[in-house]
Amino acid sequence: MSEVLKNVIVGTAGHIDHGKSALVEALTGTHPDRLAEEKRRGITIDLGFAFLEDDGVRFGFIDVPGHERFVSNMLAGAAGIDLVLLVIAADESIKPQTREHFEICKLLGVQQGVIALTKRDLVDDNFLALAQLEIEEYLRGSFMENAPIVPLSAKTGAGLAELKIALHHAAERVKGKDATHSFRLPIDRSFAMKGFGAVVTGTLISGSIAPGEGVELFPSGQRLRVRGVQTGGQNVARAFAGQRTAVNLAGIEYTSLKRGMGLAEPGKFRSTRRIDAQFTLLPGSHKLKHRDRVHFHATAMETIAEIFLYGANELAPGESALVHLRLQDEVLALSGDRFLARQFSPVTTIGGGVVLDPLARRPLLRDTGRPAFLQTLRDGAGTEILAAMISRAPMGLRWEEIVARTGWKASEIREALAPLSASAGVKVIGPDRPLLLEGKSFMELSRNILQNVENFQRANPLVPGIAQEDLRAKVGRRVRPESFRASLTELVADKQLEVLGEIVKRAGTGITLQPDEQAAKEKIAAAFRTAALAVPAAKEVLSELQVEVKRAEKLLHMLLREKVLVRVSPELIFHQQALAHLKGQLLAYKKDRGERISVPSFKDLTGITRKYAIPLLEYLDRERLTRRMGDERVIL
Ligand SMILES: Nc1nc2c(ncn2[C@@H]2O[C@H](COP(=O)(O)OP(=O)(O)O)[C@@H](O)[C@H]2O)c(=O)[nH]1
Ligand SMILES: [Mg+2]
Repeated sequence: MSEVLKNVIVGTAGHIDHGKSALVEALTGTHPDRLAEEKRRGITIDLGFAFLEDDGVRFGFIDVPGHERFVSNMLAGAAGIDLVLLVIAADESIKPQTREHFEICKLLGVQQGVIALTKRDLVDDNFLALAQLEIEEYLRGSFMENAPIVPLSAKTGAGLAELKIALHHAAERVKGKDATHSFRLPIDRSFAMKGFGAVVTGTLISGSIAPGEGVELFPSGQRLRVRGVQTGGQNVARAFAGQRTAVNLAGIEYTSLKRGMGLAEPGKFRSTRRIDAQFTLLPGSHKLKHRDRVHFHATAMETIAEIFLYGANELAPGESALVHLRLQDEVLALSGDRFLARQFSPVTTIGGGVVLDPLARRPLLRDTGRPAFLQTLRDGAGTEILAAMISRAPMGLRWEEIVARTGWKASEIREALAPLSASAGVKVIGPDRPLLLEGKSFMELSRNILQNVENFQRANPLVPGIAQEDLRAKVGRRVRPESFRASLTELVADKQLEVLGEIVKRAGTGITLQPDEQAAKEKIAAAFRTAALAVPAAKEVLSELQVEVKRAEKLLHMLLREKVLVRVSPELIFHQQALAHLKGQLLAYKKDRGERISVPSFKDLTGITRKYAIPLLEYLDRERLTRRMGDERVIL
């Protein structure tokens, strides 16, 4: 069972002709050069792959080209490696691409390594010892300071057994990739397989994938289905993080799949063109100026980036800074991803760094809090990072956005959130994938709502309260509907507000009518009640009252709001009792004479004129008590 083997991706690194490909062949039996041109010229141009299963470990070798012209190919494979096999020929020792590849490994954050001192058969003991000294000195202070240096010869086989032992020791210390995380596969090759269609390969950097599952292609966002999965040349039921993986995709031509694209769990992540990052300029390079452009490499992809320096005009060699990268193409990047920068001419690696915020906004001068925020992203623990993200999201931080920006698992988000929600520093709105709002913003919102209700009631003493819709508009657009609802619910639970249908009012408040107002209100209601369906015009009713017209109108509205009266058309108002009576009549009609009723029959039934009958029928249609069919109505 391949799942019980530890999967370790080993990347070769080193100068051209130092014996990387020969060594991979000597270890695995597979010569990694696959292209005809590579075979003809005897040099590695593109990435090569080979496997070795040995003593509980499955080593996936990525053999990289050493030639300086093919460093970008080297980088496409370098992203997923757990362990570097730094290949140095004993007769030449350290050369330019030994250095460049090693710098790249450092920038990519590779943690483990072994040095293969090849071509042992070409040098004497003294020469070998000198090379060894030089290498030790070169590696001092780096992550490979204590890495084993194994002299060997791919030609005679001497030292290969020792190298395997050293690889095993290093493999034990490899942390391994997280198979429980979201699926993500940067694509480093694509091709068509006869009878199967499009196939992509890559190092499965997190999660797992199985035939039948859906995936999202980045940066396009296309949804695709996985037809088959292979690791190490075998069909498997599921491939896991840390394995070299080939995925057969349905629904796409292989020609539209390219190195640098990626597959990921659908719907989780977003492509980006703007990234905030920590960037380190290598000691040997020229100083970097604000808005310099570089080749940008991350996972298997490559594009061009413009580098904005936060608060500085230039960066000195060997220094590190917070930067904003504006990318020429959309990419899938997650926080924590490593990237490399190469200058334009000559094309050499000048630095690299770590993505802090993959969904960064355009740098703005007034956004003075950004550097501090990025420092928190860089140095902070989960809870601090989440708190900082929430405080920079005045309208609330959506769960989906946390996932897209951090790549955290749901359990990680909950863990980071727990202390914040417990201390009321953060308001958690909604059950499943809640919206997170700063506690103080939520309190402000509640105050704002209360104030608006109060203001309204003060200005409109004869109105029982403000309509929810109007309140929503007063509170403003910068409040999300779910925040508004949550605050309202909480204010009701706290007995500060009452909600009556669509009306919101301060708890305990009611309209106290003056005796003359009360009498007038009753008179209005009575006028409509006694009129039944032969209702008077509202104007007439109001003009006969003791109170002046303005107050009388408010009383009428009050009755409408209380649903004692119902406005059927702009001119027609009925008492609700009359309408209830009419509904009863219609049901009786349906029972006796069938569900169809014509306008004349309706007039007969109700004894009203056509002038009233038509708006009333239209009202009944709207209320879904009747439905119009030609000239008739169907009673529902
Ligand atoms: N004598 C000797 N030659 C070697 C050894 N390893 C590789 N070579 C030769 O060195 C040349 C370059 O090897 P290759 O594996 O292509 O180097 P790469 O460019 O680092 O991949 C080839 O001709 C190999 O046969 C070794 O250990 N001893
Ligand atoms: Mg090679």
